[in-house]
Amino acid sequence: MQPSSPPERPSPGIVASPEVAGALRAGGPVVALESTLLAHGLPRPDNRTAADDIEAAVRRGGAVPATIAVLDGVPHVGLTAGQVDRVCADPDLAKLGVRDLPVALATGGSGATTVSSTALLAARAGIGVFATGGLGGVHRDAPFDESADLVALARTSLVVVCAGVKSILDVPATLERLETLSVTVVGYRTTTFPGFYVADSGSTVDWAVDGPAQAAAVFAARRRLTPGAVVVANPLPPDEELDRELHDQVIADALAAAHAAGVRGRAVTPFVLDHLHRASRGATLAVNVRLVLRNAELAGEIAAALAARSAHG
Ligand code: PSU
Ligand code: MN
Repeated sequence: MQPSSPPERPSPGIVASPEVAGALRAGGPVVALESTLLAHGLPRPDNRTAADDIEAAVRRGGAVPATIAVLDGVPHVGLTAGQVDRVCADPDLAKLGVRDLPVALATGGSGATTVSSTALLAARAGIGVFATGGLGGVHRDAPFDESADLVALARTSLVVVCAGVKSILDVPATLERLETLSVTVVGYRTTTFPGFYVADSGSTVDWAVDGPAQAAAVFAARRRLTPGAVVVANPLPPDEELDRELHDQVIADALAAAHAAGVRGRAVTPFVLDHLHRASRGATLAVNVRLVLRNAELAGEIAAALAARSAHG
């Protein structure tokens, strides 16, 4: 008799923490969190405090947090405190998109995962909801740079809660690409598409959901139809946003500095975010952390709604 052929894509050796594994086995609510925003998006040592606060926000929402990173060639879903220390402290930690994962896994490498690779590993682990700050997207003007986040979300089935896309990007062009890629985009209680640090990007979306249960219902419907993500865009309340004038000015400065320094590829986003945090004397940092906390809590609520749906068949 022929031995049965191995599955096309065997498990990539994901290690889930005991708490995350237990929650997934029980069909309980779990929210994936990325590590690039910790390692490359927020400065040390504030990133370490933020890591704990983000996990606490997921728990407030009613779910188990699962921060994801690759450590010594192993994709971890749910990190120990020591592993979070490492992600937040190591200045040489790589930034891993989907295309980088095979190399890190095969060579025993370590790195923080972006939206694209976090979404992939989360979905492979059986997690349905993911919280981040802002998605990557189409960068402004040439040379052309477009985040792998967009294509990854077209292929990966999960809910992504974010404050839109980072406002350092070309927001209308990014929304066009999300449309081309058939990624479902809904606003959370609004059709105003958020602009990350600011509540209104100037663009709108066609649909809004009225709460966590409806977001879960949209995802359940998408999952029955076709693979791919449901992006839930959750704006900051206007009284918590970054001052508009400061926003436009520091972003223009940061993009000019990146251009002048010849920064390219995956270094662009971390360079620009770092420049913003310095130029605004921490104002962008405070807003960035605040919006991630709000997204994490909402993601917890959506994960709880999703788990309740599955429990009721
Ligand atoms: N959200 C934040 N800060 C970040 C990011 C998201 O609040 O630093 C990260 C995410 O990991 C996202 C990445 O995938 O920025 C996009 O990088 P790039 O533009 O190089 O694809
Ligand atoms: Mn890029």
